[in-house]
Amino acid sequence: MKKLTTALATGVLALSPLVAAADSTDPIVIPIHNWSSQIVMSNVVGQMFEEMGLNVEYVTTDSQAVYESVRLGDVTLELEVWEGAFGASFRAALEKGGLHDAGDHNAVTREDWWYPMWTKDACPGLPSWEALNDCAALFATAETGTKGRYLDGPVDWLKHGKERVEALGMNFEVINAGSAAALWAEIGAAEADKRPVVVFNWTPNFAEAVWPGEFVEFPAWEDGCDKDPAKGPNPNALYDCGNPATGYLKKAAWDGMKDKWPDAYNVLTKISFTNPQIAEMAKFVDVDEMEPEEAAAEWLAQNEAVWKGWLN
Ligand code: TMO
Repeated sequence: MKKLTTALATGVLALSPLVAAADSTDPIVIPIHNWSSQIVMSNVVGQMFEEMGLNVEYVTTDSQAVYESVRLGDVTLELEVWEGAFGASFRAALEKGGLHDAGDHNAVTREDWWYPMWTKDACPGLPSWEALNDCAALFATAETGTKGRYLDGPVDWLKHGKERVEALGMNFEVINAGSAAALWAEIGAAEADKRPVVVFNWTPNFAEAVWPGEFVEFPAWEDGCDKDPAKGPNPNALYDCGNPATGYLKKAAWDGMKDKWPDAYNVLTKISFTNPQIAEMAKFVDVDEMEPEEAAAEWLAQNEAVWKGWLN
């Protein structure tokens, strides 16, 4: 760890005088949430800013409320705006004003109901949601009675699983996991005897390299499916669509950032991570069990060619 940090600092020092001359010495406030790629990416970018001679402060925040905090300038930026989970909160804050879209990552994202491939052996009509529903009894547990169990993400990811089950008339009960780790534990526990299981998951993530699997295909997302009952197959309900199958991953910034930290802002607009890069950030923590700061230092050490260009 010490060696990595030293190597990193040595490699970057020569660039430091070129950047950050005009930026405030106040800390850039970077929010941390409850999934690994976001935590590691936040540390990666925070360490880049520190190498530019800037000050950084990390705050752990709710992943929906953060958009209001960025809008008000209490938090400076957000590095992972996932369309499926946070599009609605991001759009609401944009409309109120005070934050803006600081550009897309290269990554294409999807967040939705997902199953490890052995589940399909028991329910061969998958990935159709109707086939899943016909197989609901396979997913029943003592907790859910005759209904199938769907383990959704933690509540702050606001997946609207319960609303979707109701809107589509599904025979499933939605249980919210307390943490991302509980999702991985659920898949891991089912793996030994290849028990069918359906949980919330997303890509890019480490999970795709560990457990081959597929997303359930719901009625395709239409813009407004969360606001206009007419969208989606049920004319009387919201959330009767899947999440976007090719969603964006954006960066968001407080409007005041470009004046207060112009060099850091310029770097932020250039930052663009790919699916494999983000999956690897998650893997360092969820598979290799590194601490997030250590994972970030390791990622920076292995990818100098990627990020040094953003500092110039
Ligand atoms: C917000 N997330 C990537 C966990 O779906």
